[in-house]
Amino acid sequence: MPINAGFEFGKAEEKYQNAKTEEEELEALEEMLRTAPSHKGSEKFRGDIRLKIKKLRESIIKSKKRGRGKKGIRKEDLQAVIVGLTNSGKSSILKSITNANPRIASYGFTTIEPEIGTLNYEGCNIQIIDLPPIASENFDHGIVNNAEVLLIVIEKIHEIDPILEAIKNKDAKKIIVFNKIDAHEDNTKRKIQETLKTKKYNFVLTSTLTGEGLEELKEKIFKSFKVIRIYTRHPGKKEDNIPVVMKPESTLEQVAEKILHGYSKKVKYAKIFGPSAKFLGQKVGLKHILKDKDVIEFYT
Ligand SMILES: Nc1nc2c(ncn2[C@@H]2O[C@H](COP(=O)(O)OP(=O)(O)OP(=O)(O)O)[C@@H](O)[C@H]2O)c(=O)[nH]1
Ligand SMILES: [Mg+2]
Repeated sequence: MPINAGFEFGKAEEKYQNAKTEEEELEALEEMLRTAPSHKGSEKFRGDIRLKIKKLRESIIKSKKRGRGKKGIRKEDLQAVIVGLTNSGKSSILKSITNANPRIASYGFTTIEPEIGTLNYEGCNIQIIDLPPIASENFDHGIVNNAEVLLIVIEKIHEIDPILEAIKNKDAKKIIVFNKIDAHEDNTKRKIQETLKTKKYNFVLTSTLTGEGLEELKEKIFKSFKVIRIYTRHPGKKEDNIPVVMKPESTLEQVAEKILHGYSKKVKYAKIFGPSAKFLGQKVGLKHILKDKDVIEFYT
């Protein structure tokens, strides 16, 4: 090898040689590209790696298409979908706010199939889906059309209009996530903020490098769903930490049906501790309309 390779690079190369699947190969090549020294003499070498990555990725995409078809995604009650142009930091956002560990890289078209993560916020599990970039042949319009909430990740304001045109889901709530804000001076940042405000977008400025705006983003995602959280408990015990998530104005009967399935018919009444109760432990019937953060005890 003509270049001065470092330790990390050596490890990546070893990984490449030992790779058993195309996916492993791809991962190793990406690491090689990341750790290869960048000076004039290594340009051709890096170009070769890039070409290998490109070919490998095409091959993986092809075999996915031939194979089992799309990865099945079970839609959770609360689901937000990330869209945007390539390299805007969509996968980095997914990684920063959920438990997912997607592939992230500095060149384009890294994500080739939907990546799923779970954001836990105020006791609710919110499913977040990161998609390949809009221009990719693997971009999934179906998932976007079914989304209730879209996170539109951008690096420049002029990206917004073409993205909105491409996605065509008029009903979804949209949050503009202006990412890589760490790359801007305070002055520019203020201007970006002003422009987005004037255009009346629901927006947040983020950096997955510094963590700026990520908490605000989580809160905005949570608030964009119209839901109430109902906590159940067994008589005399502490309530469950994980709430049942329901549409506003849901009744006791609907909650019972959701968590007890066939057994809900056995429920005769409940005691309520929380915002919809006139007093702690009020006894209510199945038609009672619940409010956010109610705690209920079922009685059969
Ligand atoms: N400076 C800076 N770089 C970021 C930030 N977020 C992501 N990046 C970098 O941007 C590049 C692209 O990140 P990804 O998360 O892979 O972008 P993506 O939108 O998922 O890209 P595709 O899957 O190819 O569409 C990587 O080099 C990241 O390290 C950020 O907040 N600030
Ligand atoms: Mg990605």
